[in-house]
Amino acid sequence: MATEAAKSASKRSSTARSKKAKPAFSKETYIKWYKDMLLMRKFEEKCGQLYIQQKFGGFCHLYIGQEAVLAGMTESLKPTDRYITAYRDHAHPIALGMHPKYVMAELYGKVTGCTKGKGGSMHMFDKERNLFGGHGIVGGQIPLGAGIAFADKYRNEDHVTACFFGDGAARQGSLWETFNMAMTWKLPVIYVIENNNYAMGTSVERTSNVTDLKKLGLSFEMPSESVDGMRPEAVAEAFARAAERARKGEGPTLLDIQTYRYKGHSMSDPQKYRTKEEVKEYQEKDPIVYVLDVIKDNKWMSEAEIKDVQENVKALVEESVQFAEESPYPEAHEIYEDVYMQEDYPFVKD
Ligand SMILES: Cc1ncc(C[n+]2csc(CCOP(=O)(O)OP(=O)(O)O)c2C)c(N)n1
Ligand SMILES: [Mg+2]
Repeated sequence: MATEAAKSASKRSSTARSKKAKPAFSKETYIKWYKDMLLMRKFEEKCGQLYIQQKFGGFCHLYIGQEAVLAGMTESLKPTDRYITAYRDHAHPIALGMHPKYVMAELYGKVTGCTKGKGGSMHMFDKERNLFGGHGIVGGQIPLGAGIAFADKYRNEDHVTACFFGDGAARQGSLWETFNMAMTWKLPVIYVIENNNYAMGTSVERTSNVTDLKKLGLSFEMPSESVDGMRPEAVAEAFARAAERARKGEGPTLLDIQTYRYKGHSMSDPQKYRTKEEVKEYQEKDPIVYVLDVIKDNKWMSEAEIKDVQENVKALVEESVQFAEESPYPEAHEIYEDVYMQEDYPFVKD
């Protein structure tokens, strides 16, 4: 079983970078990618440590390894666009520009968290940056993403919705109804499979006869492509094509972004479904190491400047932990706030 998955891992391997190749994006972009991805990575490593120390409980799904997906995406979409994702969601608000201390406080269940301590790890929201969650029901955000895009189309707004979900979620029945509707109405939505090859312990090969996930869009004639998710350039280019199509009124795109999570599904995963060699194979294509290599090869930053970035990231993560530690828990009355209630519902009793 693991051998099958390992075989497929080598099939999805990223293109090796020729040392001499001219970088496809600007110096500023590569430096931003390095800073952003390093922050996501270090923040998540700290989350893993804090979880083991029982500083917070509940679920904790780490994003380590998948950072190039968000780095590439932010290059090509706008802050006014809309975003919705699953439960592996700590890095999404950070990539969109939220200070990580609000994510950390949310993990701690503190009132200063981005969901006032009521959502926890799987339910990060950010109204200001149009992040519509954080969803724990596998695939639940697929129809919701169409709904957000429908609202924008209905109001003649020029926004695009990026709807992220996993390779496992791609097998949910609601995807079929949603894709049909989204294509019929040409909704401005980008469906993004963060394809890390596993749904908990189940590899893509074990979930269906169809293992090339871009094919899921084809029966709706939805433009669909596979993308190298270990390289932010490939992700940025794919998002730019999809966003242009959506803004022109041509409707949705499906991106099968082939990425990898280095850690287990959640914090209690013995990872018997894959080999150490397979994990190593992906780590050798690590997007953060790769981007730093491009920066060094082009002499865009000195050693001192690189160290500065690393120190800043470390300080931001420490500040986030301190903020979460020192923040109060919500008060008891908060449980009745931010809850939807229909006052005239016939069965509500005093
Ligand atoms: C409707 C539903 N079914 C099952 C689960 C249990 N579950 C949680 S995560 C998960 C795997 C999903 O994998 P994938 O969509 O590939 O996302 P990844 O964890 O790889 O990011 C499952 C089956 C759930 N949360 N919701
Ligand atoms: Mg997956």
